[in-house]
Amino acid sequence: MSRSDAVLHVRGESRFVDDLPEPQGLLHAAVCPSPVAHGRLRALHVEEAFARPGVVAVFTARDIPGENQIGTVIRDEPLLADGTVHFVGQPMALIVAESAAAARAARAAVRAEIEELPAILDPREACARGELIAPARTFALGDVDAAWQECDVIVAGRADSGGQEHVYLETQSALAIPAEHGGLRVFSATQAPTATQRVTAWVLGLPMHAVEVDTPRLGGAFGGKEDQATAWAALAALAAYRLHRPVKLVLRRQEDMRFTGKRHPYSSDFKLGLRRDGTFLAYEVRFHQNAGATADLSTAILERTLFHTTNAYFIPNVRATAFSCRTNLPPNTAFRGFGAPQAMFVMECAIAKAAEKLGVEPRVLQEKNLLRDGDVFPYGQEVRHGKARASWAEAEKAYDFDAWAARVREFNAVHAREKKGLAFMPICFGISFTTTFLNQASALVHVYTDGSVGVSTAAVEMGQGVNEKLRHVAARVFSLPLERVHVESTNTTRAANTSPTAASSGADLNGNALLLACGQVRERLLAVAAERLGIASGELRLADGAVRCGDADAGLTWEALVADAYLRRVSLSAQAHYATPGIHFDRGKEKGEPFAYHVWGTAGVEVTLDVVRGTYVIDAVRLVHDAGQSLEPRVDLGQIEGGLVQGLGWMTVEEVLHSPEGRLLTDTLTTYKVPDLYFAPRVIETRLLEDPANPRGPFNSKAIGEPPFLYGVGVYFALLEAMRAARPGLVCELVSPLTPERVLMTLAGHRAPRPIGS
Ligand code: LUZ
Ligand code: MOS
Repeated sequence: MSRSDAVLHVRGESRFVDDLPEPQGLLHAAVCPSPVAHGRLRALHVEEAFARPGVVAVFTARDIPGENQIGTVIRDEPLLADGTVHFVGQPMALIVAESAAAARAARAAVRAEIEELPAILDPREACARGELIAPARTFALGDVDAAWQECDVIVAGRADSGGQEHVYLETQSALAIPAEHGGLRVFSATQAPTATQRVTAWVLGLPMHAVEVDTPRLGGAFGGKEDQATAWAALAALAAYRLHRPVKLVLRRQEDMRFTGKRHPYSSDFKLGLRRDGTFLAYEVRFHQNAGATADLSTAILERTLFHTTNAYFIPNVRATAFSCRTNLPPNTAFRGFGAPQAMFVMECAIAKAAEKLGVEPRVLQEKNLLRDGDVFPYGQEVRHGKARASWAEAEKAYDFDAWAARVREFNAVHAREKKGLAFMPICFGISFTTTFLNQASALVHVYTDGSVGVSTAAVEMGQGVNEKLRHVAARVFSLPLERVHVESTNTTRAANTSPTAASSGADLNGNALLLACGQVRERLLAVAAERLGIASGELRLADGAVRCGDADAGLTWEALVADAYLRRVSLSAQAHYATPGIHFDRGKEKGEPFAYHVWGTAGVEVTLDVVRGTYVIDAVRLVHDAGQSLEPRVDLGQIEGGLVQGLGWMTVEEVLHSPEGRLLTDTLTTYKVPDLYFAPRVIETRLLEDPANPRGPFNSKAIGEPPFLYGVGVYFALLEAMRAARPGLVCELVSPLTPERVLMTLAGHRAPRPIGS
């Protein structure tokens, strides 16, 4: 692997928050969670817990010096329960002790008097009762009501997709250390150091300058630390502030799974109308998002669902309505794809149903309706430099869809106990935070007098390789070997007022800011070189660690130039800010140009189903992906394969289950099945679409983090095909994940129960 962290990871030398050297006097905290999904918190008796061995303090809502509030989009989320509890696992009290074991042991001594109230787990039920996080939103294009008359074929149905646990390897962690002047230094495993700083300042009633947040790196996040790392940092900070001692709070796996939100389950109704020739004419959809107990990022996620309603297809008449439904589950949150996979699943369900009715393969309808340049999305943005058709054509050429489908048919003709299925999955993902103001970043670069380079940006390294891409950017501007560039931790004193590293935009936004900062230093250095060499600076450039004039070596090395600039008292540091140009969105009209660009691609997914057992293997995924001019193809390949497998898992084996009382049943890695090496496709073939330039990405690169997740949705439809090959005419409920159990029950003609809370 080319990532600089890989060697440290393999040797176990990488320092995550829990690996930092422990400061003297360190205390440990544990959270005391609500045992019920909904209730009035009459009283919380903590005296007995306080008396337990090793316990130093127990904090409740009353001990918060500032605001008991951590909601950033909508201020509806208390840090510690006050008056009511809304979900099983909601923090009610914080126990601080000399050891983590002592803090956890004392939890049993906390006594909560709770008057239980009825809990709602189902989003449709919440919707029917008017329990919405925010008013419903509707995106519309054309005239759907009039278009139904022109349709030759109309299909309608319901599609449900389940939650997903993030399973970042590093659980939620924070270490807070009291600093001078009553401030704090907080090490937090967060995708959003600024949000963590801001919320901690609210909670403690401090100015933001009194709270420094430092994020060395994360052991994975996937969206689970975009908003939900904040609470643990604020809790550790609360204890450190009150006790004047360092405090660490690290969730154990089971706590993490119980206390934190997941991908939003969606329950949706769709109606798709087509002409006999397969042209899509009208699409109507209603999304019920299971938001959980508080807003968190649900409204932004709902918005991205609406943006991705029609996936990579053109439909002239669309009406999409979306409800964010409040239920008594932990607040669901950002997860790779951020609402888009949920939308695409429904679209593909509609296509599968229409294909069945028309008696054609779904791929015929998919290909026919792919977006072309000049088409408009329901939100008003026009398709430019679209790659839906190019990626489909490239995949068709590379992988010969007809021959592939023929091989599957031939297999099925001679096998009774096993059946294969094949499905194709075109994808389209909009790049930019849909909340326009978040599309900004900053970078700080120092060239040291020995010519080595230190870089700070707002980007958080979470295993996705953003630091490696940033090194490439700085190394390319200065024309230095990668080893000369070091990327520092992400720290609010070096990069202020930053957006989370999210929305696949970390490398774009921070890379562009870094490009600007490094460019400033380069121009200053070239001016020094020009003066020293007596040549116009416009004729000079940096190449391979030296100054060149045209193709000739100017006889001045990078190191000599840097040393000279210092002696001439020229600044070797620069700070720059980048804001994506041109994007805007009007939430009154629900129209605008919210995305800098889109990422496209096409995948084929082949599965083999064991008809007797309901088990399956994923034989192959072959895809063509639009990566722009990749900054680091090996990093992008890692993201494509990782995202793909995560998407495959969401559709198949990863099932989040709750008891009727709202308690998470799948709260360990023995009951929650995560994709492993045996699950992964036997073959993953990836091609990058050749040479699509992208001026919005640094050096024409494109965002990579989330889009490949969407290829995974294809496996659901490959499995449907295999099931229908086994039982022609089989009617399947459109419920994911399509676990082996669900497959087996469906094949046997049973109705598999819908998971509670989906
Ligand atoms: N976070 C966010 C995201 O705040 N806004 C977004 O549009 C987004 N998209 C993807 C992932 N995280
Ligand atoms: Mo995200 S789902 O934190 O990009």
